[in-house]
Amino acid sequence: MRIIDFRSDTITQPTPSMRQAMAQAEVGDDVFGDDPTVNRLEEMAADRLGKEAGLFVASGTMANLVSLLTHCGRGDEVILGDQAHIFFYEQGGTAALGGIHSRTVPNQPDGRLLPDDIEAAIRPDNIHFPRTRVIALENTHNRCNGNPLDADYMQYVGELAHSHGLKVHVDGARIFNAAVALGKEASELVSHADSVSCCLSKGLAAPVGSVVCGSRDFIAEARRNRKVIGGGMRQAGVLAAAGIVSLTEMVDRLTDDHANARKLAEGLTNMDGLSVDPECVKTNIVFFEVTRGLNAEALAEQLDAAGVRVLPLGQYQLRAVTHYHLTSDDIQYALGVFGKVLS
Ligand code: TLP
Repeated sequence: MRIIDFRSDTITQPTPSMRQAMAQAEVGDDVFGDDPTVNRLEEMAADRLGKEAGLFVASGTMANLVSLLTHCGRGDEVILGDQAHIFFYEQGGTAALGGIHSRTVPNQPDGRLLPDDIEAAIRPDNIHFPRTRVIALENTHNRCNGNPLDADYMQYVGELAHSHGLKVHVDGARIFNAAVALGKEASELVSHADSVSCCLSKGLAAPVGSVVCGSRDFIAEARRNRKVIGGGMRQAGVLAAAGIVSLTEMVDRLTDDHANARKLAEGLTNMDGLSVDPECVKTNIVFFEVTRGLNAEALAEQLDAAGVRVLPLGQYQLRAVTHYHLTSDDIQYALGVFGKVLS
């Protein structure tokens, strides 16, 4: 049966040139700083994001954890959105492992945090309060339709944070999707961030890995924090080699994923029993809702049985993500399957 898998861009498999690069990678012990391929990836990512240094880590979750452990001590506070991946999907790891207190403010539908809300959440110096240390933004914002946050907004929050002596961390799991969608360099979007994580293993199709970027001092400290949570890898160049291909060959093609997501959303608007707003689809993530009959789980099961995989994310809400393995023809075919299942 033909399978169209929209569950996530994390399901992407390494490309042929990644497999070749992995097989031929020159490696060394990265905990000693000896892996030339990891070093090259870290430099390349830092360069793309306009930062002094980079750190290769196992996952997006580890990238965010290491970053916040580096910005905050125990009892310190991070201000972040109530829909943030860090808050929603990372097991409260910053609290569990770092003793970091989360102060949420509402994410707007487009993923922004309102500057007034941020400002109101910043703690004054008072013996009763935790100390606010960092503001975390997410770009693109996964749970907010994969929306990209523009450079002006990112800069505004950066300046706001710095004027209060705070740092900014950007969960840039899909920062290259944001850059491509906005027609900007990723470095422009994070020019005011003190740390940024980017994932190689989502739309960029590497099998494993994320990179945290920031100042040289920040990364030196982050390297210690990566080690203490067991993230010091050894001949990791076999993985970094694929990440280098991600950054050199896989960024520009994200426009195809965005066009496919838009096509999917437009097709779904014509389906009786679903609600979707294609105008909200700016990158590779499409949220839609079931409006009658089934709940999200039941629809996902029926679609799965017909070869189309999507993620149910609430009682009536589902998510479809486009990626490297899906063509425009796959979208057309999947829309046919949606039509059959819904009828
Ligand atoms: N997101 C995954 C799931 O966890 C929901 C997905 O399929 O979208 N930040 C953001 C914004 C993310 O979307 C994700 C993964 C992460 C961090 C964590 O990355 P990993 O899975 O590599 O730990």
